[in-house]
Amino acid sequence: MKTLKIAIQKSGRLNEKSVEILKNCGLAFENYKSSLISTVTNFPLEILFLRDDDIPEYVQDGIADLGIVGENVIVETKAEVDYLQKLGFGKCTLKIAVQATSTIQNLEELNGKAVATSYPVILEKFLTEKGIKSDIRTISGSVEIGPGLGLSDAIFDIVSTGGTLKSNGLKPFADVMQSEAVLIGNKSIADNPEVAELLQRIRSVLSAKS
Ligand code: PRT
Ligand code: ZN
Repeated sequence: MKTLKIAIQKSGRLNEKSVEILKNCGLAFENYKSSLISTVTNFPLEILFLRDDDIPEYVQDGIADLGIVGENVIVETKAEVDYLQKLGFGKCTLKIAVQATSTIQNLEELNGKAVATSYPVILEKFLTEKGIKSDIRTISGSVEIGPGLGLSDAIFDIVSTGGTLKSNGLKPFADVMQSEAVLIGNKSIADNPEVAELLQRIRSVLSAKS
C-alpha cells in the first residue's frame, strides 16, 4: 500500500484548523512545531508542513498527493489540481480598496491607476474581464500602506473583518473573490481507495459540525 502525503500550512492562519480536522478524522500523529514531516501511525499517510504558497504546486507535481490551502492561493499559483472538498474555515474576501477619502466611484475610474497587491494574477484576471487596464504593482506584503504613502491609488488584498483596511484609512471598493480553505488532490489520485476513505472521514467530520 502506497503511503499518501498531505501538505498543510506549517504556521499561519490555516495551520491550527488543518491539524484539527485531520485529528478529528481519527488520525494519530505528532505535531511538533519544529518538524517538517510527521507520520500518521494509524493510517498510511504522511503530513508535510509547508509555506501555503508552495502547497498547490507540490500537489500539482505529485510531491504531495493531497493538500489543504486557501482557494486564493490555488488560483494565484494557477496550479492544476482537483478541488475535493471545501473545508469551511479560513474564509475571507479578496477586495479592491481605496482611501477612505477617495472620490473614485466606479471600476472604470481604476483605468490607468496604480493598484498594489500580492495577488497580481487574480487581480489581472478580474480587471481584464471588466475591460480595465490598471498599473498592477506586485508587493509581497503590507500593501495597505501603499495609498497613504502615495505608492498606489488603490490596493487589492485579503479582507476578513475589515479592521486592517480601516486602521490604514482605507475603505472597501469592490469584492473580487470569496475564498476558504479547500482540500485539493493531485489529478492522478482520484481513484485511490485511501483517498476515498480519507475524504469520507473529512466529510463526516464536516457534517457533524454543521
Ligand atoms: O507563512 P505562509 O506563507 O504559509 O503564510 P501567509 O502569511 O502567506 O498566509 P496567512 O497564514 O496569513 O494566510 C493563509 C490563508 O488564510 C490565506 O491565503 C487566506 O486564504 C486565508 N485568510 C483568511 C487570510 C485572512 N483570512 C486574512 N485576514 N489571509 C490573510 N489575512 C490578512 C489580510 O491579508 C490582511 O492583512 O489579514 C489582514 C486583514 O484582516 P482583517 O480581519 O483586518 O480584515
Ligand atoms: Zn504565504
